[in-house]
Formats: sequence, structure tokens, C-alpha cells
Amino acid sequence: MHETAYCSLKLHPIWQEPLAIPGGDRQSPIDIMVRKSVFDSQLRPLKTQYDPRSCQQIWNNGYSFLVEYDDTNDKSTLKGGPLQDQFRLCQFHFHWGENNAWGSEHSIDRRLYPAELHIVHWNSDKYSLFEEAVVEENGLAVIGVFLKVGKRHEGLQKLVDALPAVRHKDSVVEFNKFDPACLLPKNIDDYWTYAGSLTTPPLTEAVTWIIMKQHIEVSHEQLAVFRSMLFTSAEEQVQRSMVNNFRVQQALKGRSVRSSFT
Ligand code: SG5
Ligand code: ZN
Repeated sequence: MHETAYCSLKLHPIWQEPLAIPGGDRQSPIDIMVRKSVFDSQLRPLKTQYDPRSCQQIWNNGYSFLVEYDDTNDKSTLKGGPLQDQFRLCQFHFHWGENNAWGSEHSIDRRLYPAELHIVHWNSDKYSLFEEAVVEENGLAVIGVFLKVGKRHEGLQKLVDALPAVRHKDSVVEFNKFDPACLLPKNIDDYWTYAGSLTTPPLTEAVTWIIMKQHIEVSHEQLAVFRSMLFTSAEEQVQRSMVNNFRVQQALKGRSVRSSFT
């Protein structure tokens, strides 16, 4: 099920404003139509090389919670796949729904997942700061992984255990030695890729999206902890649960989605 109008009504008010900005020709997220995606034999395997020691903190920014990495050097990097350059890990975060029928930003043949992980990297071959890369067409690379409800995910649990400390907007907690590779599916060689944008402000058309074909499984209890997070700060009178923090889907506008597999 995917009903954009319905879902957009549930968005956090802060998301409404940027949705009114007329987008360009490569906005995200999109629906990936499997039979219209084009196999590209040139697409290489992805090479992630993450150093868990570059993990620094978790921050509730009022949209999602971000697990942030020290990106002052090339300790944690992504290359290969559709990428020509080396990209540096800066953060990962999730988008999720109030129930299991929706929550992901991308969909596969219109099928939504309850949540989607985004691992964000910037092009450190061409730029020297995230802020520079974010306005460039080849500035960012984001890995997307769908989450499905099933078995408890052992790697995710360390993060889930830390979340109550950052329940409110603007809270930050130190978080160390976390390897985001533990959140990737077993087979990272099969993915779709397309040229898109950030799905939150500033919505810049800077992103090479790499969407994993395989999903990962997390337990209902783990997702319940995501849903117990808050959009609101400790000072606000009325607390609002952090759920449905996804952007509505955008038009493909002639873009092609390539696949690394047949
Ligand atoms: C950018 O896009 C934003 C993140 C945002 C992701 O990385 O960063 C900036 O614009 C900093 C200049 O926002 C922040 O870090 C807050 C300043 O992440 C979120 O807001 C969490 C959802 C969104 O990237 S995405 O396209 O992969 N969803
Ligand atoms: Zn995201």
C-alpha cells in the first residue's frame, strides 16, 4: 500500500514547508519499478571500510536520530559500486512509520517497508567538507537498507539500548565503537542505484542513491523503541511521537534506475 496524500498528512509540521519548494528533476525518494530498472554490468561491488572508532554520538534532531561519525579524515569510507570517487561516512539514521504497513521512503514495486536505514557519505576526493559536497551533483552517496519485522537484530540492539537517552529533540549522547556495516544485509553486491536528492531540507540534488536489494530483519520490540522517540523537546507541553518521518515520493522524471544484478 502506498498512499502519498494520506501519509503526507501525518508528517511532522516541520516537513511541510520544504515540500512546497518546487523540486528539480532528480528529487527523492522514488518508487523503484523492478522490471523497468536496467541491469548495468559495469556496476561493481560496493567497498565499505568503516572504523567503529570514528563513531561519536547519537543526536535527536527532531526529524530522526542521527548516529554521527568523525569525518575529519578518511577513516570510514565507501567506494566502488556506482561510485568513481571515495566517499567519507558522516552519519546514519532511519525513517519509520507508526505501524508496519509503511515507514520507508523508497518502495519496491509500490511495496513499502516499516523502516529504512540511510548511511550518508560525502565525496572526500572532490570536496573538503560535508557542507561543500551537499550542494554538488556528485557530492553525496547514501546507502538505503529496508527493515522488515522479524527476528531481533543483534547489531542494532546496542543502538536501541542507547535510544532512551535521546528520546527528546535536541538531546545528544556519546556513542562509541559502532560499525554501521553490521546493519548491512549479507549480500551487498545486489543493489539499485539512481541519481537523486536529500529527502530532508536542504533537499539538494547531490545524492547517488544505492538501495540494497536484500532487507534486514529487526524485531517488533526494536521498532517499538524507534516509535517511542519524540519529535518534541523536553520543554514542550504536548509530546509528539517520532513516527512517519518520511518524505512523500517524487516523480521519476525520465531518470533511469540501474541494477547491479539480473
Ligand atoms: C543531510 O540530509 C542533512 C541531515 C539529514 C540528511 O545530511 O544534513 C544537513 O543538511 C547538514 C548541513 O540533517 C542533519 O544532519 C541536521 C542538520 O538527516 C536528517 O535530517 C535525518 C533524517 C537526510 O538525508 S537523507 O536524504 O539520507 N534522508
Ligand atoms: Zn534519510
